[in-house]
Amino acid sequence: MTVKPESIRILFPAWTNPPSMNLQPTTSERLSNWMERQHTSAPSVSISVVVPAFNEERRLPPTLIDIIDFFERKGTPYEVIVVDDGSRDNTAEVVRKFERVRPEVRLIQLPKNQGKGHAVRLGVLNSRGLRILFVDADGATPIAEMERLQAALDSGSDVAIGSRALASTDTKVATSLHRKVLGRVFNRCVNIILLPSIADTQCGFKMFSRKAALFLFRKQTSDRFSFDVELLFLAHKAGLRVAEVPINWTNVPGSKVNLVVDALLMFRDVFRFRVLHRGVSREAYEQFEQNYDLLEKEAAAEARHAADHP
Ligand SMILES: Nc1nc2c(ncn2[C@@H]2O[C@H](COP(=O)(O)OP(=O)(O)O)[C@@H](O)[C@H]2O)c(=O)[nH]1
Ligand SMILES: [Mg+2]
Repeated sequence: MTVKPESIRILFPAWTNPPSMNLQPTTSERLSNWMERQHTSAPSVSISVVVPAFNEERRLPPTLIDIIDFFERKGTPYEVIVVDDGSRDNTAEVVRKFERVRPEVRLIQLPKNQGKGHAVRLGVLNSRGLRILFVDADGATPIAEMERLQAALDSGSDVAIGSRALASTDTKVATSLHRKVLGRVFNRCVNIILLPSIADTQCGFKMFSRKAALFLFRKQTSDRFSFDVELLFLAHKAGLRVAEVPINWTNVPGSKVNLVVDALLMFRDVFRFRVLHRGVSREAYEQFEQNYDLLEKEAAAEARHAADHP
């Protein structure tokens, strides 16, 4: 959990004028500037990995180990933000163990379950990376696959999404037939209703430039599984460059998505997005770009508040 601003303020007066120390008159100013800097939103790591987790005490630890080992080996400055979405198991305790040994790991804990979309948004808006990747807690996609998404951003895309539907000779998708068929049917429907050009909207492995993330996630309204479709629809309307990239993916047992109930809920949302986001356009995005620095500060403050008062 991030340090609460209130707790800093309580300590602050005691530090400014301790009677036993002969402090320079500038100390108070320096300290307040320093505190302020700790709370700026300026990107301070190359990549933030956001992991939504709902009752993931079993599937999460191997995924976290893989992520940490991967970035430590590469020597890339990174952070991992796990958003515990009101788990009833020991997910939070497990993450705290990682936090104790690795300062790069941060836990945001929600007292009650609010959905994957909500958890991912909260993590993304609290992140400090130049690029932001979200991944599923079960590690269905090996973290090394982020290189493929990274390459797409390097060549100018704003958003790069993992895809299990695009054919490629050097990637493999291992899943059951019924999941594959239902996934395809859902996507075909989304193609017809909302987004013509994306073969797999639902893969839990997506990367964003910081700017694109701030634009998209602040407009996201869906807290549950339709949030991927919403983000991609927003990106399409804003004229962002979205790359769909084939990735390796293995179905990990223990999915919590109900393929019937959740799919129906998603359809209801998919119909709403067109009306909901009719005001989003390229011009809206350009305007956002002009005010980006200011908005980033504002968004970071809002996000901290949301994480501290869930
Ligand atoms: N099912 C579910 N998953 C959530 C929720 N909040 C966060 N998540 C996370 O979203 C990801 C979904 O992965 P999973 O259940 O394996 O779904 P699937 O692989 O798409 O079938 C996991 O990281 C979950 O822990 C929630 O409210 N429900
Ligand atoms: Mg899964």
